[in-house]
This record gives sequence, C-alpha cells and structure tokens, in this order.
Amino acid sequence: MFRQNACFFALVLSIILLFSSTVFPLFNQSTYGQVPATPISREQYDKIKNCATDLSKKPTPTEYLTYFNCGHVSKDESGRTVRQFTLIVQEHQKIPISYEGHIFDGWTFNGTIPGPTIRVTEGDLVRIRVINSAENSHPHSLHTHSIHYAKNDGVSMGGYPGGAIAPGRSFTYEFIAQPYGVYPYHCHMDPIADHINRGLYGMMIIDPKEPRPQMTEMAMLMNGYDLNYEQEGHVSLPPASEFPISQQNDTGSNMTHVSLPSIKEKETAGGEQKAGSAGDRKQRDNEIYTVNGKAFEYMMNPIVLHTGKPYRIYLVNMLEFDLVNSFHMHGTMYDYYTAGTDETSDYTTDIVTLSQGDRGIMEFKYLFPGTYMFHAHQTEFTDLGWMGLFDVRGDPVNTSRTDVT
Ligand SMILES: [Cu+2]
Repeated sequence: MFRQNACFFALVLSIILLFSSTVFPLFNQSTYGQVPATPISREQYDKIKNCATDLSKKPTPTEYLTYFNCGHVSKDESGRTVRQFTLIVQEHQKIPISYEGHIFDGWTFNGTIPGPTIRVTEGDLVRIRVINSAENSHPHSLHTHSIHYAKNDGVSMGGYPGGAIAPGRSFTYEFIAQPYGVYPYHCHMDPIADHINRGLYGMMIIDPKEPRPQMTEMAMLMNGYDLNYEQEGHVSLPPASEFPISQQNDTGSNMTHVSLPSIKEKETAGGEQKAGSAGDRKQRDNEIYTVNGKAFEYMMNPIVLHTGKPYRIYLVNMLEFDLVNSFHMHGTMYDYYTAGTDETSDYTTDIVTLSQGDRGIMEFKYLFPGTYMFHAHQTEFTDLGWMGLFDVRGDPVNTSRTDVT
C-alpha cells in the first residue's frame, strides 16, 4: 500500500514539476542565476551579499534598502567565522519621518529607525555588544528571534544580565547563527510596545551556507509612529475598578471574582463602557506608517528596477498597535518564502499579510517597463505614508506572457 502511494505521489510530483517548468517559466530557478558549483569563500560570499564597508554609517531611508552590516569579521581558535556588532542605544533622538516636517522623538540603535540590518551566515558565531548610553534614563535589551540560549534572549524573566541593561552599562549577546532566514530584532523591556514603537528594532538576515540564487537584494521594514503617545499613555491593564465586580459567589468562599456578563449585557457593553472611565482611555495608534522609516520615501525617490532582472526583498513587519500590515506589489507577482527558512517558496502572490514581528522573502521580476506602486493594502496606511514606487526601465522581456502596450 505504502509503495503504491509512494509511486503515485512520485508520478504526481513529476507531472507537477514538468507542468510548472513549461507553463510558469517566469519563476524558474535557472532564470534567477547560478549557484556556484564550488564552495564559496567567506570573502566572496560577503561580496555577493553586498556587505557594507563603512559599519558606522547612518544610512538614509533610501540607503537602508541596500545597507547590509555584516559586522567586524575574525575567526575563533576552531576556525569558525566570528562576526562582531556594536549597537548603541540612544534615547530622544530627533528623527525626520516625513517630507512635511514631522520629527519623531525616537529611541535608536546606532542613530536610525529602523536600526542597521545585521547580516550573518548560518554557523557564524555572532557577538552583538549593546551599549545603553549613560545619558539614557531607561534600561534596554536586545531580543533577537532565532535559536539561542535563554541568557542571550534579552528578556528580563529569568534574571539574566542581558535581560535589562542599565544606562551606562553594556552587554554582549552571543549565539551561533541558526537557522537561515530573515528575523526581526528589538528591545524587549517593558512596556515593550513603547520600547518598540519608539524605534528600537531592526532586521537580521541569517544567510544559508550555500548562497541563495544571486539577484539584486533589498531590505524593507514596515513600521509606524505613534506621535501623541504622551496623551494616550502606556499600554497596560486598565484599573480593575473600571469593571463591574460581583461580591457574591457560588462556592461559598470569600473570593471576589469578575462576573461574566449575560448575552444581553454583552450587547450593550460597548455603550456602557463609553460612559464610564474605561471609555476615557484613548486607544493607542499610529499617525504615520512607513517602509524603512520615512513616510512616502519611495514616492519621492522611486526605486529604479530593470525589466527581466530578478530581485529579492527581505521583508519584516515591526508595526505596533495595528494587528496586521501588508505588502502589495503592482504589475507583477512575487514568490513568497515565509520567514525565509526554506528553499521552496510557499506561494506566488501580489499581497502578503503579516502580523507583528512576522517576515519573509519576496522574489520577483518585472516583464514590462513603467511606474508601479507598492504599498500596504490597507488604504489608511497608504494615505499615512506607506506607499512607494518602482521605476521599471528597459524593454519588455521576451516571454510567453504578452500584453497590450
Ligand atoms: Cu528598550
């Protein structure tokens, strides 16, 4: 039975592969470039990755697209590649976040929002020294997603020194980069929504040991800014006194518990709450949304692409307060790799929807020249800054896909 099933699936797989390579040549692996047959040196690989040479640079939002910080490189006694990074936390940095004069009172890693894109290879020993500047007034930490010991997780639960770095102190987080993929990093101090929304986050790429098919690469991090958080206050549990408490109980004990409203009460709960003090608390939200830190950056500076050339975008969503964000691309489709942890794409689409901290890789090419939008597919976000343009140049690509001009 198993053998029969296996044969059947092998047959189906062969048909699917044959079909996909004939009907969908656009996304064939071979069109994306060649994987080197011989093992690649660390130096060659870093060149392919477009590693920045100036590690202390503060990239502009346009430079951020291709600014990959691969760290100071050395080897340990076992011959393993070691990559060292320094992230300096500074509070109250004046960050321009629009072309209309909006300045955000931000907290930054190395002076920018988002912080630098950290880029390493699977198996590297990564050391990230986080310095909490002496003039700061809050403890901070660095939480990287991926696999590592709890002491390097940057969370205060458990009493690890890296869970809360006091102003004027530093801590070096250390881990072996694994597995390959694209990740967010961020401060994990409470109230975490504040430490994130203020700007303490960035992207980390762990490249596979065997390079991905070569193509032009860009980093895009989606975020938002709550400009009037002083009025709205911290995200925290509302005072219990704002909610009805029943003193009676079924068990005969003296325990006080929150009474469950009946269906009828639930129906009117919204109206009642507005009249009470709970309704006076303002909901936190963002006034400006961006990709890579500045509203409408790529409307002002469209990204130049060329027809027929393959492109890869590393995408991370670090938006606070809104449940989801999304990325919609006009005029073409992209292969999407959730979290970038697999060589096979999950699906081909033109919209991907991401929750907080979610991320993936998009691979695509344009067949036809022209100006194309990319933006969140929530119109509120696009109106408030999360919208950009691709300026696609070149001739239509010789392809089985045709269209009117
Ligand atoms: Cu923090």
